[in-house]
Parts: sequence; C-alpha cells; structure tokens
Amino acid sequence: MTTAVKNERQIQRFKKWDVNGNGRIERSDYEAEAMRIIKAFGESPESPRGRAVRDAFIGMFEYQASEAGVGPNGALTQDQFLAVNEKLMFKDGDVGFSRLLRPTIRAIVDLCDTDGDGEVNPAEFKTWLKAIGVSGADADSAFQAIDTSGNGSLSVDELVNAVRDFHYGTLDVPLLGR
Ligand SMILES: [Ca+2]
Ligand SMILES: [Ca+2]
Ligand SMILES: [Ca+2]
Repeated sequence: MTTAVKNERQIQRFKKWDVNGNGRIERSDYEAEAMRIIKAFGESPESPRGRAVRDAFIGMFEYQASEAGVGPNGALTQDQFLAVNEKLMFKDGDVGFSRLLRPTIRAIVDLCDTDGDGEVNPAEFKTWLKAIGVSGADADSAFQAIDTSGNGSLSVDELVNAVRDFHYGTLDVPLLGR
C-alpha cells in the first residue's frame, strides 16, 4: 500500500461525498450521494431497492459520525473524516472495513443484479461502471481483477474487497465513483 495514494483517495472520497461542497461531511451529503446513485441506476428512490441504498448511506454516515464523536446530526471536517476512516477502514482491518461499507455495496449490488442471483455478472458490472461514470475503464480486466474466485461472477465479498483494495491503493477500479 502506498500512503500517498491512500491519502489521495480518501481526499477524493471526501470531496465527492461532500456533495454540497461546504467543506463538511453531513448526513444530507450522503442522502444526496445515495440519490445520485439511485438515479444513475434508473431506480426510484421510493422503491425498496432505492430505500435500501439511502438507508445504507445514512447508516455509513451515522457510523462515521458516532466514531468521530460529532453525533448523528453532526458534521465532519476533512481532518475528522480522514481520521475516522483511518480507524474504521485501516486500523480495524477487514472487519472494520466490511462493517462500514458492506451494507452500501450490498445495496448497490441489488440495484444492478437484474437476474436476481445476488451476484454481479459481466453485463451487470458494465451497468454498474456506467452508472458511476467510469464506463471508459476496461470493464473486462477490472471484472477479472475483482473476480478472485474466477467463477465469472462477482460476490458481495469480492466487491467489498475490491473497494477496500481501491482504498489501499492496490486496485484501480473506483466502484463508488471517483
Ligand atoms: Ca457538505
Ligand atoms: Ca446477478
Ligand atoms: Ca467470483
């Protein structure tokens, strides 16, 4: 892992998720980001799948906010965001990372899992990349890098690991957008 890439990706993440651009991460930012993703997948925000994405983002915010000690309606500065993610994503290892991000990954899998098998096949994966605006990426090689079991299908665990590896700087596929 390179620290420079890791920090740069956390700062990118902060800027992307500070949707209203006021230099703080707040609940409303995550609601807006969830809405952006729901719409990008062509889902209705009020559908069960849409609500699951919003709930997952709010859950992620509440977890980060409580760990940062700012309360569920508080706001995180960039420094607080970086510090809390350092703990949750890296110091707490895979358990911390999974607890923070798995519900969101699960909910996004459900948005693109059109055949309903609970995993993401190559066509569904292309929908995912297109929705997050990285369709220029080499979808086939990204898919193969994430499909560590090699069975031609991406499980939620493989996708959680891919997001983790992106944040560790060892995989260059930004599944939650750049
Ligand atoms: Ca904000
Ligand atoms: Ca599927
Ligand atoms: Ca697999």
